Amino acid sequence: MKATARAHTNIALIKYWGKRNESLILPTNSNLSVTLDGFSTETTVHFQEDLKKDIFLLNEQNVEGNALEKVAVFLDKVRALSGKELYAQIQSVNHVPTAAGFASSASGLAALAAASAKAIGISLDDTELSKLARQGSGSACRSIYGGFVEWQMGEREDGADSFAVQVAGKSHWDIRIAAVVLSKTTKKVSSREGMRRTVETSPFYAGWLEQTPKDLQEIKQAIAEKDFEKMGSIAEANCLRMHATTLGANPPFTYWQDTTMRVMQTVQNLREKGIPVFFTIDAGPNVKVLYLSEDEDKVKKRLQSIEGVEDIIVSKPGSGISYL
Ligand code: 2P0
Repeated sequence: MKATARAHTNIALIKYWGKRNESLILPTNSNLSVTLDGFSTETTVHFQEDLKKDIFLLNEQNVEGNALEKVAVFLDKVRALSGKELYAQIQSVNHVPTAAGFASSASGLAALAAASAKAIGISLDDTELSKLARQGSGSACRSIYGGFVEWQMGEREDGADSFAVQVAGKSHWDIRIAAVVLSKTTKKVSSREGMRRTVETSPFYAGWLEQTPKDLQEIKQAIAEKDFEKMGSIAEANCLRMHATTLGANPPFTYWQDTTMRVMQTVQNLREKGIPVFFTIDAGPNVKVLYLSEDEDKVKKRLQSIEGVEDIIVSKPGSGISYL
């Protein structure tokens, strides 16, 4: 009744931005990410007869409140699937510096899904595991796989056709993804609230829905052909379009800060000098920068010199779920 799994986090190149079903976590558009080798979560789930409730330890600290509630609600789904009414002790270690602005929910919920299913004795293939992880956090369904991963939105009301598939393995393309860590960050609007408000109120959201399927088709072709300029420019444009929708929301909001814009401008300046480098930004102020390994020194040096940048953490495409 005990199992340990490791999952890596991922960064979306075509964003998941909006739900068509809040409780099953079904997206309004298909999307695509790269799994990152630099950031992971290891989770051990131990179901025990004598527990009266779930216990959650994150980085060896006991967790209560909303974070415990999210884990317990997720384990209720696993208990329902297995037919076993057992509570668990969950121990998670996050190798995701929260300051890097990576949603640890992707690696966290993917590792929790894999470890809890195995511990309670239900055998799921990767597709079923992806659907289960999705119900914990949307982006977690992509972290089941390594390399380049598409979350196919599906059409069904029950979510049976909404899961991730691998588009290309991690060894397909040796690109680099640098997380640019800002020294001061504030995030007032969670991604859950941000996407909900945007779907409900932003007149720009219709444009997002119209363009994103085209971006997805084209970026899949760019990945297959290893066309870095094409991949990067589509990812950057898709990111800017997602962030544009937030400015049209009511009340309007943005995740960007002054340093966010300095990093974006630096990336664009490097590109004007002939270095193929692109950025993407999630629901927070930190920027992720895409480049090729031969440009590492130049790109890192330039990013490190920006006022307000604290650290640069470099990843390569990483692997999917593993059991320890
Ligand atoms: C993504 N984000 O594709 C997008 C881009 C943020 C911006 O997935 O509500 O933690 O748990 O399904 O997966 C962050 O949202 O949200 C996210 P829920 P999640 O990576």
